[in-house]
Amino acid sequence: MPKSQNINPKEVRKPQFIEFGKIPVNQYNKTIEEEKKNFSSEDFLRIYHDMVVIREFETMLNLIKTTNEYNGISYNHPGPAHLSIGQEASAVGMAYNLNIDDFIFGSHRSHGEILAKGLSSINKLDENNLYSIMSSFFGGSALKVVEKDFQGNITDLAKHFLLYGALAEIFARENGFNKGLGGSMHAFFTPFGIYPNNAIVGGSGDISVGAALYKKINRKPGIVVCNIGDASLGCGPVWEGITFATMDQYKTLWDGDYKGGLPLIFNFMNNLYGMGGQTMGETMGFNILARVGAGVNPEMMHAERIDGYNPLAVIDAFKRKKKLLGEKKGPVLLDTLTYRISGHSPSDASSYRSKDEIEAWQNEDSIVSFGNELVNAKIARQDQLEEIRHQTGELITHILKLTVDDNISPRLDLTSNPDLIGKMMFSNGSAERMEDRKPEVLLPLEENPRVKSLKSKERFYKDKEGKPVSKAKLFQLRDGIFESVIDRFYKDPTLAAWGEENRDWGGAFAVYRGLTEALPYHRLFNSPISEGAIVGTAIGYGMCGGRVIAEIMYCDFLGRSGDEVFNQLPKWQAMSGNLIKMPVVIRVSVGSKYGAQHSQDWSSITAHIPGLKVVFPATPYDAKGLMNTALQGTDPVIFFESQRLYDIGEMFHEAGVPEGYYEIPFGEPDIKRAGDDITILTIGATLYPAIKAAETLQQNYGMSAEVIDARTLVPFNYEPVIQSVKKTGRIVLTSDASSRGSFLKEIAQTITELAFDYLDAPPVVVGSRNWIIPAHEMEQFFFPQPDWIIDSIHERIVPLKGHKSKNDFSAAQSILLNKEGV
Ligand SMILES: Cc1ncc(C[n+]2csc(CCOP(=O)(O)OP(=O)(O)O)c2C)c(N)n1
Ligand SMILES: [Mg+2]
Repeated sequence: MPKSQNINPKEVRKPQFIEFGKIPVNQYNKTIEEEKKNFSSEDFLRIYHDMVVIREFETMLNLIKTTNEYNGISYNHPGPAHLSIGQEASAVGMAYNLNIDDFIFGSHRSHGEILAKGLSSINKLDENNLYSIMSSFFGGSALKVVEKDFQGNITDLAKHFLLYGALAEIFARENGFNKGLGGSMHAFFTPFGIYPNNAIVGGSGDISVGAALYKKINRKPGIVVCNIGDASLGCGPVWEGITFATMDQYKTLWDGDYKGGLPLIFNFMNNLYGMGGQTMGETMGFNILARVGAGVNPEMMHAERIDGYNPLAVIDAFKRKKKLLGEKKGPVLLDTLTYRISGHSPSDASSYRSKDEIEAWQNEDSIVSFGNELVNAKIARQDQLEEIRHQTGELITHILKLTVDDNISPRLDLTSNPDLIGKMMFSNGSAERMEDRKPEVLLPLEENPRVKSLKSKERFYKDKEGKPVSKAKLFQLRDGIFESVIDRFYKDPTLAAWGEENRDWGGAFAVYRGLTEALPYHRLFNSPISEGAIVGTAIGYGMCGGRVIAEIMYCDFLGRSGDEVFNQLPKWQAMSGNLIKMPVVIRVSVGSKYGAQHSQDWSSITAHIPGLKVVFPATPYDAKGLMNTALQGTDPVIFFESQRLYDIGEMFHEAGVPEGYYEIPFGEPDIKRAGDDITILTIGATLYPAIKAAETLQQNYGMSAEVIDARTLVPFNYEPVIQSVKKTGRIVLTSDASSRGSFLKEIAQTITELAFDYLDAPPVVVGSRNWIIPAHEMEQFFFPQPDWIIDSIHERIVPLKGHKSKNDFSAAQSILLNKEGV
């Protein structure tokens, strides 16, 4: 809601009609004779060659999957192989004019695109560059394999390297492009501008938008192509990605030469089917996919349907669209019409389509047709084409032999190093900035109004006389996060932040108040209400090399970004074989007062997912120090903030919250109150009820409680907790997450295993009820209260003399509630 743009009722209430322009459908009509001025004979043959390479590669995989044999080589590949036989012209046409700086993203069916982009890159790179890429990639291990006994030039060698790296990846070999950890549906090779393919249909739909943002925000050359299937248009991330990519603000509000559209092409490889569902006529209503662009923005996304059975039509379209992107008129939507002759997977019986249909498309086979055209136009002879096919078959056979040989191409050695993959889950880097240049800011840090006002705040909750500081004068938890964030904006030029109401409003809970004054639009902006794309774009931005903070306004909305948080953000570092880093911090505010869909603590859910670091500070000192660590790191961090605590002052760190920079290492629980008789471990805001409970225990029952604040869920160092349990022999664990299946249960179980001999009673979990969260006025019946902690100690750990429980924490009640599922 920028004030610079007034919405005038007189204007917007005027009657008018929306006019849609024309969307070109298969309008390419050049003859090959006409194209002779754009392509040399060599170019034409290269196009043919690249299509043949893809066809043969996929045919080999099909035979391996269905007969366990290709050209006399036997192999069993149990994993996936979604083949693109029939779609070669679309892939080669797409890649033909792309440079190394142009990034492609893909889907589960992207072998062809990888090979096309790889071959196109090999053609564009000089031999020195090619050799240096190959020899530096994973220490040159794949190069060594293909180089042995090789005779020919570096360009040919690179072709071997490309095919070997891709196939070794598909067959999960260590020499694969991603050490065999990506596999068929996730393979990629960034040195050639090939970015991740994605097994989740539509997964690239928002990630690629983040890559385009990375290019735009950091002035990087090149465009981004998001290659996804036609059926993915039914997926949320794709629509959210399109919405995010077409926001008006790029053209209206971003400053100076940042003004203008994203350098991005959504390229729908439209083979007219999902797995078996027909998008045209059955599962979608667009009839012609390109129509979808019409409603999105006044430019209609420059949408076009192009004939993906003709490589020249695709090359022509990409050339024209690339020019548009160069003029900052993006993004573009392309409906690249194609057909997969192969089944969805080799086990597909094609029960959903007729033989006639398949035959009709086979009769128009793009490789045969294009070859015939080359012959008719006297660009090539049939025997030359035959020779290309023959040589390709030999090459693929050679590469297959190298790949399936366990001595030449072993898998990661998990026998002698069973923790290898575990060690790859996090990059654990420490980087003040992701790039070395001056950060763009609008005013010196000292002149920032909020920075100035924070100077006069009290950084501890009591003043020198021991009196509580008034709210107006108190340095609050939100201020701690702000100080950390603004500091990083002045250090790391790549840092950008987005989410709902991040600009102008200052973030829904005023954490970002003061940032709008400090930062140009391209570093801090409001996003659409697209939680999936808020996280998805952050992933794309991070994997390209930028640092980013994305915000989810309420934890409950995390559900909307489920795929991004569960499947994408945590996985790409390891699935890339550690080539990719993911310096992405997702700020998630945990609500209260707003009932069942605005108050849930889902920290446990995120902690369950391997590959995410999960942090939940409860004090301003911890919030600032932990955010500093998150922003110095290179791993994805889910940073939880409780809305109940935003106003709170520092009550534990007696020196107050330091003005300068400091880091608090992840994974170190902090003793907030020392004690000898019982340990209370807390996550997030339950620190405060636990402290109250500890005071009551002391006063009424002479029990001295040690309160430990977990601060981080993943990673987590158990040692200080075990140390405490060794002393106290008892532990209660409490957090606002619903208790069933919560992270507290995980900690309780691990403590039981690690410290059984020291425990006088089982660890007891006091979580929230397994209910909907009621209205604020009834919240005390849902969230753990101090008396819950005391009652549970009394009933489950040690009887407290003279204590009368208000709540039923008996074993019988626990059995009953579990029986009822509540
Ligand atoms: C989110 C998700 N839902 C379902 C699937 C299972 N699935 C894999 S491919 C596919 C069809 C995808 O069709 P389209 O996007 O047109 O790509 P194509 O397979 O035609 O290349 C389906 C349903 C999946 N991988 N991910
Ligand atoms: Mg499809």
